[in-house]
Amino acid sequence: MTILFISDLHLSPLRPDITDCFLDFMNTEAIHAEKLYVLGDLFEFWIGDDDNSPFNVVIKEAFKALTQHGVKCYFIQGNRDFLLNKRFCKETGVQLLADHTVIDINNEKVLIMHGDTLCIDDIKYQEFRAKVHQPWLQWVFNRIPLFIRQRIVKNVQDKIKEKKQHKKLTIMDVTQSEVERVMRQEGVKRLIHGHTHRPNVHTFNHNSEEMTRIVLGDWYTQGSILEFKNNKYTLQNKSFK
Ligand code: LP5
Ligand code: MN
Repeated sequence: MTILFISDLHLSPLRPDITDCFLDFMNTEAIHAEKLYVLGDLFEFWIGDDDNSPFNVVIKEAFKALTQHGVKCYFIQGNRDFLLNKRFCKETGVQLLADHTVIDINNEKVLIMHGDTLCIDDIKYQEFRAKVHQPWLQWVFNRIPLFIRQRIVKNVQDKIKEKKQHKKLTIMDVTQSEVERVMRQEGVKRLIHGHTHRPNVHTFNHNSEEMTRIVLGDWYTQGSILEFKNNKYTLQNKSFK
């Protein structure tokens, strides 16, 4: 049984090297897996399920081919593709999961998420997140013509980019007490997430129990995959061609 996890690809037409690596991953590794979990930020930004740009169609076709081949695909929204929704899933056969989802892997309960909700010291981001996750605002936003939505996103991104440069790196990492709180609340000893772009396997003790937090890597300079096979988790890299 092989289960694969990826996140933080930030796919965009501006990075054909990442796209090629991703499509190769779908055709060579993912096609032989039982399940593929995408833990958010698959796209640099997802403007809405009605954006049928040629680029988006290529990516959707890749997922459709995978699910039609029998590989189960799951998606958790990231902070860059929180507008990816039911229509994308209907078109591709991908199943949308809740922000925090507990899955069963080999009889172990494992919590999976994008990871942005763990960064609670990043107060400005959490306020921003709460705003853009309001259902009424998303409802209104989805009804604005596509080209205007693109302009709004560009404007907000430019505004935010500048602010992010002044943030401390520690603020943009997870808060350990929040990790422990959420893992305790969900009754798990293993957590898998992305977002921070700091691939690693952290083990720590909490209430005399050993806990593990696996962090997925980004796809900025190479592909990054977590594989569960033969009862073992391995973080792997995939070079760009
Ligand atoms: O992804 P990464 O690592 O670069 O940065 C994230 C956080 N940034 C974001 C922003 C998105 O990448 C880009 C969002 C464009 C949004 C378009 C809005 C469309 C409206 C939709 C309405 C339904 O997620 C970054 C974190 C970092 O992770 C690490 O955790 O720090 O957060 C920020 O930089 C956010 C700033 O701190 C807060 C900025 C407030 C700006 C307010 C603009 C008003 C927007 C109002 C929207 C209606
Ligand atoms: Mn992210």
